[in-house]
Parts: sequence; structure tokens; C-alpha cells
Amino acid sequence: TGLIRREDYSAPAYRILSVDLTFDLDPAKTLVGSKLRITRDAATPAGTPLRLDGEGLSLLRCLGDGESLSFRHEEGGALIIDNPPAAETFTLEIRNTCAPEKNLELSGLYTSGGGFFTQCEAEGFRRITYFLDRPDVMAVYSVTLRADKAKYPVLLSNGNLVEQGSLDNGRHYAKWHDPFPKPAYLFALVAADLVCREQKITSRAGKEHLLQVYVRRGDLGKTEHAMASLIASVAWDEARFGLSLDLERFMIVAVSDFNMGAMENKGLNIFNTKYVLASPATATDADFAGIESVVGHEYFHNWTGNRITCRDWFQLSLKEGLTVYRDQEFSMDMAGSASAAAVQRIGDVKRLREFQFPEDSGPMAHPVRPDSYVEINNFYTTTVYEKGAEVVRMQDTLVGRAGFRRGMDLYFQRHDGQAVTCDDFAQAIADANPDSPLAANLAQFKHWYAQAGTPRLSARTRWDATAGRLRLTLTQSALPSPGQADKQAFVIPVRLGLLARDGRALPLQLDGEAAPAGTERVLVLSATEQSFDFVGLGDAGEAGPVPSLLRGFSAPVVLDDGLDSAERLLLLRHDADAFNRWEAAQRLLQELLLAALPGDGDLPALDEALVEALRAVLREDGLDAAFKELALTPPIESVIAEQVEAVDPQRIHRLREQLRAQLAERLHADWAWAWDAHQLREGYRPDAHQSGCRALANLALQMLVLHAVAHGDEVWPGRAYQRVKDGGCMTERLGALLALVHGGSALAGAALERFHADARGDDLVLDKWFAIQAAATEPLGAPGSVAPRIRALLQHPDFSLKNPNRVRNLISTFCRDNPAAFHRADAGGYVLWADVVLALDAFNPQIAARIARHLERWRVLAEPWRSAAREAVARVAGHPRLSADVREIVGKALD
Ligand code: DPP
Ligand code: ZN
Repeated sequence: TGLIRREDYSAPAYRILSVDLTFDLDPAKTLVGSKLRITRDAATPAGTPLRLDGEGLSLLRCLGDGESLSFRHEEGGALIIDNPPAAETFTLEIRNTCAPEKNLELSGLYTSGGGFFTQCEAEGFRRITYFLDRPDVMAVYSVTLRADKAKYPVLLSNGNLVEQGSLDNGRHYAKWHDPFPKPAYLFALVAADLVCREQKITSRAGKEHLLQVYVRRGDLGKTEHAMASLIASVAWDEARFGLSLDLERFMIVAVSDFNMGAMENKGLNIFNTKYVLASPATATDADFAGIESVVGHEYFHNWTGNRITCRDWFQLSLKEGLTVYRDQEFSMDMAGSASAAAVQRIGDVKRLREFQFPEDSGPMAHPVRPDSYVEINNFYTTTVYEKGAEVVRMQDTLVGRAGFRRGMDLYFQRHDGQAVTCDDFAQAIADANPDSPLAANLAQFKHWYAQAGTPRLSARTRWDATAGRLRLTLTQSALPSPGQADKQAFVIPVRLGLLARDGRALPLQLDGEAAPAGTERVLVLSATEQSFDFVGLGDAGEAGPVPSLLRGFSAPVVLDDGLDSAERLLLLRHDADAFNRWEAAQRLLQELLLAALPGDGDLPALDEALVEALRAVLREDGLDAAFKELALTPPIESVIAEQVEAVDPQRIHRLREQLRAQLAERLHADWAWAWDAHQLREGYRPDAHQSGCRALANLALQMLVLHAVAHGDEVWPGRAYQRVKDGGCMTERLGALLALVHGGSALAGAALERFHADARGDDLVLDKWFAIQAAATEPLGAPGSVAPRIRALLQHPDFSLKNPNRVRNLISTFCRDNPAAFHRADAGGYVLWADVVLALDAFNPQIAARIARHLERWRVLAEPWRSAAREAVARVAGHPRLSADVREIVGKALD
């Protein structure tokens, strides 16, 4: 398997104008008929061999303009026609078969729960029929599906239904036509026994549309939230970006075996059940939020991805970064208030730091627009998605909200119906805003697309009390990453404010300006080092202003702000920017842990000023409960690990547990108050207010159970156990269960059993049951208990490696979210990891590669973990039959 390079791109020699597909669906052997109208590019000489992608297919027939053609196969399955018809435009007729029920890769056409489903992104269509399977070949599709009527009453494909009827032998057919040219990765079909919730809506433009959500019988009651989210998405895209639904019909179909979260196929989105099905009894608030965000994400792709798509897969972030940015903005607007939107932003940044920052400093580090890949499926990464969204967000920051809208308008005006590049996008945003700092620095700004690694930003101040003058010096640097030794300076927008020592927001006036311009502004750092002089700060107080930098996380960098604890406490108390208040709390807690890490002593007692400040946040009137929960939860172990050279996962775990214990102890009365004060009496709604109350109540309960277990008190564990049994919604029941499991309560085992029984076979609830056990805190007194438990759960009748959701909930949770259990001196976690990667790789390389990534950063570990982890990675790498997917990951890890 070779390396594919961005610089090797060349335009297609042939294009496909239209395709007429016929499917005779049968699980064992499906017959595919394909009639392609192909046109030769003006620059391609007549007679140039035609190469069609194909993988795992059996070819029955191949005709060119009605005549039979000679062909041969490349290794891997592609079809080469050495003498295609000479006419500039000709018809190719192909008949082939594929075997959906043997398709455990879940790429192409496969079966799940007795139905047929497809997943074509990135390169699954070639597993259905021979085709030019590349995103810059856009064709108009007509699709006829034929299948047994009783088993597969619902027959769906992209676009509009044009015909349907009965056939002999109990079969029936449906014919679909999609008027919009699209790349093959957006093709979809579904044939299954499903029911649907539907709703007619009228767009702003006055057009009627039919929205449908298809699920298995019995699940209809769990589709209300998905439908509401879809309706809200349609309205939001019209209001915010002037983009309307362009199809008569828009369908979402849920399937339980799915490699990704969801897929934006034109007019026929296929979703993992996790992002469709929700009821208060089975889904948490986070699940409800996830559904809203993913339904929005896939819907927004209709314009950013489908109408304008990617020229090649290196441009993946063109659609993914932009669409994540759009779904984040959608969720912020849906949150309903500025403070709830800020909470949303904190959550997004938290995720970026927890997942993307580690990726960006490991062996898989790659630019937002990668330069090469072996297996494109390995590049559906948090860098392409979440960092890509930050790169779009910075463009928004540099041109302003109205300017960004102008840029988007220009982007659609220029490129609707085309397959384009990240350069085209940035160019449109800049061209629509010629006087912006983006336009002034466009070439340099685009380093964000080209250079991997998280830049470091450091800030230092010099205060001149007599002159009332503050000099802020910003310096940036970037560490080397694979294949990129030297980095060029980035364009970094730094949103900031200045606070007086009494907490007042100070007016911001730069030297040379006639008057102050508000109390918040954006500085643009483009050099390696730049100084900014603020004047007119005479009343800031003797010690001078405290800078609040990178507000709202205005750039994806690691900030060294040079502040001391007193200054952080001031920001925690007074910053007008909620993100930076949260940041101050996190840094205070993180620094305690980092300071205690060297040596083997216990965590020192928290000083009273910090406890008092945290208490003040917890008790502050009018502050969102969701914010309080985020501010009072210490950074997770992997984030702490990011800050140190040789990671000792056990030591980090131990200190963080001691921190939790101290927070439980010192704020005991406050947690009891928080629990009482945040009980809800009204009916369940998954909105920002209720979710925040439940999140804070759950944190309080965790703290109270932890405290109770430490003191041998049985009241709180008893209450938590009761709540596992009769909590009003899944968020409450799960929160109580987590409190028992993470608190090391003796009731945890019984509560887990109860939870399993109450799941009554509901797949998504069982997923949670597996995940909780995988995340279970290793009891400090009895370490080593989790890994054997995971091994036992692999054999549980409810577990299957074939179902990606199960694998993610049990294995990823264990390897990624439970470092102290995974990184054991006896290497038990690593052996388990290697066993699972190899077992999965035999049938689902995409998921195997995802799991393989959990040990790619073995080099950051201290001994003895480092050597043991390396050995496990080497064992996988040494396996004789490895997919390209896993080979690429372990190869890079060992490089
Ligand atoms: N389904 C994935 C997503 O929407 C890939 N396009 O991000
Ligand atoms: Zn996407």
C-alpha cells in the first residue's frame, strides 16, 4: 500500500455525467447494474485507458456503447479498460455482484438487523460497483431498488421518489432520482423493515418539504428530539446563512451497526442510532445535546459538503472543519442565552484540548489539510474536524460576524456545484473582506492549514504605574512535528480585556489611538514577537492591570500567560469572559497537581483562598449551574499528562483522586447545598437550564458519596442507590450510578446489576452499562481489578466485537478515559489492547485502527509503562496480516 500525496493531484481524465443504477437486493449476493454516461476530458487523448475503482466485486459484464469490451483487473480490484470507446462521450454498462451479509467492514453495502444499508465515505462506493470513486467526479444518479416486499418494505435512495410498485415473486421496486450532481461518497440506499416519523414544513422561501426519520419498529417513540432538531437546523441555516433546503424530501435513517456518528448522503442521511434515538428514560442530557449537534452537522453538510464538495480527500476539512464550526454555532444559538452559549464553548474547547492537542503532539500529528496518507479513513481526525473548525472560527474573528456572512455568500456564489479546496474557501472569506486583517495576512494565515502542531503563545507585561501604561509582549513558537522541523509564524487573533485589581474592566486604548475602544478587543499577532502598549490606565491601581487573554479561546494555542495564583483568583472572581473564568479555575487546580507531581508525597492541603474562591463560584447567584459544574471539575488525567515529560499515569491518578477527596471534604456543606438546590420538580426537558442543574447535582452527589465512603457513612450511598433505581431520567440514574462506582461504594456492584436488568436489552442503555465499568475508578487499595473485568466483559452475551458502538463504549472508554486502569505495571491493559486490535482488524479495519490509536503515544510514558507499551505496539505491527489502516497507525507510532 502506497503513500498518497496531495501534490500528486491531477484532474480526472474521464468524468461521469450520469449513472443509472439497478439493485437486485439479496443478502448473500446482490446484483448491481450500472449504466454510466462517461465523458473524456478535452486534454485526454482518445483511447486513453479507463481505470475504474473496485474492491471485492465480481464482474459479470462490461459493455461500451453496446459492444463488449476487454478488461483486466489490478491487484486490489480496480478495473482497467485498455480500449474504451473513442467517442468523447460514451456509455459503459456494467453488471457485477457484491455480498452484503459478508461485509463486516461496514463500508459499502452491508446488512444490519435484517436490512440493507450503505456507507460510502470515503471510498465505500467502489465496494458496491466499479466507478470513478473520487470526490471531484460528480454525477447525476437514478437508482432502482428491487427487493422482497415483506422483508424490506421500505426502499430508499437519494433525492426524490419517482416510481414504485410491485413485482413478481413477492418482490417490489422503487425508483429514485437525485437532480443534484454528487460525488459517489454521497450515494446511499436503504432497504429494510422500518417505520418513520414525518413532518411537513414550509421554508422561509415558502416551499414545502417532507422531513422523515426512519427507525426500527418499536423505536418511533424515541424520534421526537431528532425531528425537532432537524426542524431547528433547517430554520437556523436559513436565518443565519440564508441557506434553504433544496430537496422536496429529507430523510434520516437510524442503523445500529455504523462505523461513524452519521453520514450526510444527499437527502438520505444515515445515522448511528446513538445520534437519533432518545427518550428521557434511556438517553442522558449529553445524548440529547449530541443528537441536536449531529443532526445539525449532517443537515448543514447539505450546503457545506454536498453542494460544494472537496476536490480531493486532502481537503476534507473544507467540509468538516466548516461544518463543525457551523454545528457549534448552531448549538450555541440553541442554548438560548449568552451564558449558556459560553458553557457550550467551554465544552467545545475542553474536547479540543482533551483529544486534538494530544493528537497534534503525537506521531499522527498532521496539518488540518494533510499532505499525505496511506488510508484516508485514518484522517477523519479531531485535527481535521475540531482544529479545522477553530481555523474557520479564527477567520470569523478576523473579519467579524457580518464579514463572515459576506464571505460565505461569496463562497457559494463562486463555487456552488463544484469540488474545491481549502484555499478557495479562505480566498472567498478574504475577498469579501478586503480591508480585514485576514485579507492583509491571507498567505500567512493559511499556515494554519499547512502546519501541524499546537503553537505556544506566551504573554508578558511591563507596568509603568506613573505613566498608567502597560506593555503587553506576545511571543509565539511552534515545536517540530512529523515531517515539519521548522515552522513559520502563525496569524493569531488574541481577544483580550484588562482588569483592575478591584475587578473592574478597564478601557482599552492603544498608544497612538485618540480614545479607548471598549473593554474588549482583538489583537492580531503575526510576527514571532510583538508588543502592544496600552495607555490611559492611571486608575488601574498600584500593581497594575491583570490581562485576561485569549478570551473565548480565540485561537487554538497553548497559552503561557505568566500570571500568578492571586491574579488567577482575580480572574476567577471577576472576569467578564466566562471562558476565562473557567480557565482560571482549571489552571489553579492543574497547577496544584503539577506542583505535587515530582516526588511521591501526598497532595498538600488546598489553601483557604482557593477553597473560598471555588465556594464563591459554587454559591454565586445567577451563575449557570452548568458553568459551576465545569469550573469545579478538575482537568482530567490525560490533560494533566499532556503537561509533563515522562508520564506516570498512576501518580497522576493518585494525586487527582486526592484532589477530588479534598474538594469533597472542604466543600462538604456546599455540595449538600448544591444537591438540594438543584433538584428539579418540573417535567423533563433537555434544555441548557435543566441539563446544567442535573450536571451540578450529579457532581455534588459524586462528592457527597466520595466523602461518605471515606467516613464510613451510609446515607449518601444509600440515596444514590435509590436514585439508580428510581431516578426521574437517565441523566439522574446514570449520575447516581457513576457516584457509586467512582466513589468506590460497596453498593456499586448491586447498582450495576440493577442498571443492567432495567436496561431490558436496550442497546444504547447497555452501551452505557459497558462504558461505566470500563471507566470505573481503580480502587486505590485494590489496583489491577479493571483490566480483568474488561476481559470478562468481552465474553458477556451482550457484547459483540462486530458492533462498533459496543467496542467504543467498552474498549475506547477503558484505553482512553481510564488511564490508571489501562496503564498497569503488569501490562495487562496493553495485552488486552493488542488482542482486541488484532481481532477487530480481521474484519473491520476502520474500527481496529481507531482502537490502535489509543497507544500511539507510548513514547510519552515513563518506565516501566513505556517499554511494555512499546512491546504491545510492536506485537501488533509484527502481525503477518494487517490492514493498511492499522499498519499506518502502528507504523507511525514506532517510527
Ligand atoms: N459522516 C461524517 C461526518 O459527517 C463524515 N462525513 O462528519
Ligand atoms: Zn461531517
